[in-house]
Amino acid sequence: MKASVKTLLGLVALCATIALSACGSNNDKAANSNSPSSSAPTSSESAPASPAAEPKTIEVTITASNWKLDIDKIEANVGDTIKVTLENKSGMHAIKFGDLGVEVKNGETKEIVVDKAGTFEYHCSITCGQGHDNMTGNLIVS
Ligand SMILES: [Cu+2]
Repeated sequence: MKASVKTLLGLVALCATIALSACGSNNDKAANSNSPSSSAPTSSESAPASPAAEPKTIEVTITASNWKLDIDKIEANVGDTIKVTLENKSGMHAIKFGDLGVEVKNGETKEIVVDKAGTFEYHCSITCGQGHDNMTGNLIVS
């Protein structure tokens, strides 16, 4: 009884191995035959503002110092998630995306998803000194 169960299990294992390897080689063939057709480059330039474009996540770390934001331009597409992190190198600064109602404080990361195209200004939201007004940038969503 026990012996025959073991044999059965062995057969099952053997069949599974064969099935897996056969399956694996089939997948290889399928992938190979698919790649020429699927690799046709669908140009992103030819489809501006296409809602079908896959949203992506953009991570941006802005370093603020007296009195400068090291990144003054962020570009994204509608629907992208923009993760903004602020690191203060000198002085006390925060970043406010006024039109979007988002403020990022030192050491924080905030996620922004913009559902419409446009240029959204951001600026330092802490009155930090004589160069405070220079601490601006634009999030450009297209
Ligand atoms: Cu400031």
